[in-house]
Amino acid sequence: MTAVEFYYNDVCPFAYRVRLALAEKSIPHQARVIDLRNIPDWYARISPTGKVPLLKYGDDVVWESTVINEFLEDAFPDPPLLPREPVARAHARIWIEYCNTTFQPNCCGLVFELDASRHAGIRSALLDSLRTIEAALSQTPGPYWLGDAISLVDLTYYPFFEHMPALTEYRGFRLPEDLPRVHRWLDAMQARPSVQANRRPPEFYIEAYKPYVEGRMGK
Ligand SMILES: N[C@@H](CCC(=O)N[C@@H](CS)C(=O)NCC(=O)O)C(=O)O
Repeated sequence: MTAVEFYYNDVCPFAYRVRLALAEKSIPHQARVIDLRNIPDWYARISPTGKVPLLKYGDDVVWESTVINEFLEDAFPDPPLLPREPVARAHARIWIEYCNTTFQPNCCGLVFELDASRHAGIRSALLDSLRTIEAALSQTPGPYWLGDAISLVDLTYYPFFEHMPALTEYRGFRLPEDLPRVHRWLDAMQARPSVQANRRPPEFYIEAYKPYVEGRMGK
């Protein structure tokens, strides 16, 4: 069997997506933590971007969280984390794309943006994206994004919700109560063994984001 090595950092929401996919598929692997404040030379040599996550599959490397998760889906198809039917599969990818292009930049932007005059605009864009997500989730009875089976779409979004206590602490942003389908989805995600095995408490994220909001990380 081809050896799988996974390089990650506990704070990284993108790496968390992959941790969840590895857990959901019960893929045997070796995991190694990369210190993002002091990226080792050996890692810089194997990683084309110098970022986490990265997956080593035998002698090959795969990077970019959503691509790694699709790779895992191709290489380890059981249990499936994407629908088989082509249109449903395309729609799943559209929502993954929406996370990467809209929801995630709003979510991370609110905490990483140090210019307070921009916060109101980002907060409003984040609320708009949450309402879009509520409408998307409401298309199925759930509890997951695509219905009764968990998929890569759920794993793509979940980490940013677990990080939200940092937005509450530093930007006063709370997940609105009037998003019933989002809350039901979140409850279902928090009950997954994959999440239970990997989740971190709110204080972990509050502490981890401190250097960023204090402008000590250059991001
Ligand atoms: N688009 C990438 C984003 C990965 C990313 O930004 N990782 C951050 C940690 S959350 C990182 O490794 N930063 C280190 C650096 O930029 O030097 C993905 O989805 O994998």
